[in-house]
Amino acid sequence: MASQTIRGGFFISFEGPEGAGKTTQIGLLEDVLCRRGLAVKVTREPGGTRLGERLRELLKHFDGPEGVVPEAELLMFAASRAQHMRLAILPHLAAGGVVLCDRFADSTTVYQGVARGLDRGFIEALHRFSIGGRWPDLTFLLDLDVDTGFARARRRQLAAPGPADRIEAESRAFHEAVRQGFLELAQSEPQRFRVIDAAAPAEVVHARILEGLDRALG
Ligand code: Z5A
Repeated sequence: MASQTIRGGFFISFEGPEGAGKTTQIGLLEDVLCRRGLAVKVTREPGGTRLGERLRELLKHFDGPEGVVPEAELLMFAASRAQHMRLAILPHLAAGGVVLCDRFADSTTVYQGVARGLDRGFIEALHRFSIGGRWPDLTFLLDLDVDTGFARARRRQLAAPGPADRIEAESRAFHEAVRQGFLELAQSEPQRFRVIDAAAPAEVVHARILEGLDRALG
């Protein structure tokens, strides 16, 4: 039962390339914050609402010869985010809770802007429209080299086979551009980002995240 609130809430996003360990780390942090008496909402993008989860399914698994053109892909991510922001994230923050979000707008900047090469000015305007000005208070970038990320994803696929994923299946060069794009974005916004070496064992990554969070919360 939550007994602590934070005025205006606290919004934390987790970003990084494929297989960086975001989901694992969000689970570990959720346990700690719940034990501290905070109301924690774990959510993800694309997704987090019924509409968002339907869009997620299409964004990840839409197949057939028609494919998804990059412009449509960008707008679907933005549509999922607009719904997610207004129906899930903002209400939880307004109630004084903590939101832990697995990917957010930085993923659009990097995947659709840097790696797909869509217009960055347009993407920034779209962020203003879909987010309405409430960016995360803190963003953990879990940085991992592409080969280690691929190997982790392969192991996970062998352990629990699932359908092919459109974006995961992009080339090595695409995923390399994603990694570099995240690092450059983090460098351009050092106040909000904490870059964590995600190649370390999960408990070590968790300890670094807690340290970063406690420092940010003062
Ligand atoms: N996307 C986009 O293009 N534009 C956008 O605006 C948004 C998203 C919001 C969503 O896919 C896709 O959408 C994503 C970006 C794109 N595509 N890609 N690529 P998703 O949500 O299904 O997948 P993901 O976000 O890329 O995450 P992931 O691959 O599921 O990985 P993860 O959550 O970062 O990692 P994990 O599941 O915690 O761990 C992966 C495996 O590694 C697992 O077996 C763990 O047990 C293991 N693991 C975790 N940590 C460690 C450590 N420290 N050591 C060793 N092994 C570990």
